[in-house]
Amino acid sequence: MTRLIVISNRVSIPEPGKSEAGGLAVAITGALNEYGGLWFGWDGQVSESPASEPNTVERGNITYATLSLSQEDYDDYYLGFSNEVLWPVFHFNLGAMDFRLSYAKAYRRVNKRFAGALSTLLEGGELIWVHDYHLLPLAKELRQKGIKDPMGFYLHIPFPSYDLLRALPGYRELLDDLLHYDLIGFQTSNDLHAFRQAAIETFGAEVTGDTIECNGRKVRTGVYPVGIDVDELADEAERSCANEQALQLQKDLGERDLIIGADRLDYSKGLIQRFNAFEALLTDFEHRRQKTMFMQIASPSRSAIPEYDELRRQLEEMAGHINGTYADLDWVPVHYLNQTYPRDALIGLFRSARVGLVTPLRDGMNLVCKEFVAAQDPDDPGVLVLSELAGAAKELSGALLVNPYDVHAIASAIEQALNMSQQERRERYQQMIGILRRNSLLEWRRRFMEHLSQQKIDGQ
Ligand code: GDG
Repeated sequence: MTRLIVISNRVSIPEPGKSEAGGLAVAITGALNEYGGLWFGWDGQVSESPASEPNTVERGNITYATLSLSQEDYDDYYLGFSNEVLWPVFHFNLGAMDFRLSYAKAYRRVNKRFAGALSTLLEGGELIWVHDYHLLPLAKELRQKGIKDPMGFYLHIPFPSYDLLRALPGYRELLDDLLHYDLIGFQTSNDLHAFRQAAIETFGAEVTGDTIECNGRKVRTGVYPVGIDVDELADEAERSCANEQALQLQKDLGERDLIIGADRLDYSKGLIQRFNAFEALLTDFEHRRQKTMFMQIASPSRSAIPEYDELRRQLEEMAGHINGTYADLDWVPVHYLNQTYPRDALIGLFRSARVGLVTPLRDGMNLVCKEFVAAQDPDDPGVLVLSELAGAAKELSGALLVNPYDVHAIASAIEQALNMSQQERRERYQQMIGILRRNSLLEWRRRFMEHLSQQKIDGQ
């Protein structure tokens, strides 16, 4: 069988006996196990003099090949261009973009270095699958090294509209970079349309069905919504009911309703507005005081970037303000936890909550809302309040959809969720769980791999 080569910015080599960190790592490992192959990327380390040869580790039929970054490349490629330029622009947040020429140069330099190191490991006749915005130019760099294998790219985050994209210096080159892949996958049809529009407006690309013809190349495009492993989540949630932590939480909650949020601490997740919405609940619906508790888990992320550190500070202040204003001797309304929780504990919290509050200002997909739904008790499920600007809103019409900037509308949706009949909650749950099963994580990778393999056949 053809070897699969996966490239992602971060690669974490699994420790024997330990479970994988996240669902996506599991999905990628699953594909690699099936095909056998190589997972290549950054090892997450910053080193004074990074080795030019990748470090390789074998686990079963998968080889993990990793490189470390110099301090300059970490600052300018990873924090700089990837996370202070591409991330904000692709998430509708031009105000947070900090474009610098040194960042753009480092981005290309690191992609070139990755391509150089990877090309020494390729044998020819493989399928190459590149993940996410850190690596837009990788195909072009690999082609320049003479690599002819089919290359697919999957964008986990949204693709910006043409008008937004134009604010990004050098956007033409980045678009042209992308057009060196044979297959490009997006989370939603909106992202695909935005990409097509940008290719048409910028290069006069021609679109026929799934194919874009442009600058002498033919690229297949498609929509592949990332999913979750519903059964694994549901089993974990079922098990969590019996664990000590969950029982203690139930005891502490008593008759109170738990509203849960869990996100990477990132400005795209709409946490400021969410805290304001919870306060609006306490003022617009005073009978909710004493009776609800809002728990927000915000796992630390990119804390070296000033905006992220500022966000952490602001949220601490807001939690302090709400608790200072409304708390009573026996009631603390907001529990703000700025740490990463073990996965099983997180799923247990989802199961215990009456409302899942997932209100990103923009999100490629958002897996938290899918995990929340899968963790519910089918007979007595909680309700999902979901931002209509998350990719997942396209699939989860059983959620209460809200504008994440409209704090009073979010408060009303929470109130509606808390008043909802069991019958309606079950119907909404059934609608969503059916879709989650259809658009599963396995299906995501199966369809992408099927289309990537066809590129090979077509290209021969
Ligand atoms: C990007 C795109 C797209 C969160 N807190 C803890 C924890 N988590 C886990 C969640 C979930 C994952 O992290 C977050 O995934 P999301 O999809 O919600 O968001 P991003 O990290 O921004 O992911 C996004 C995704 O890629 C996949 O394509 O959906 O749109 O932005 O699995 O459960 N996990 C643990 N402790 C925590 O405290 N263990």
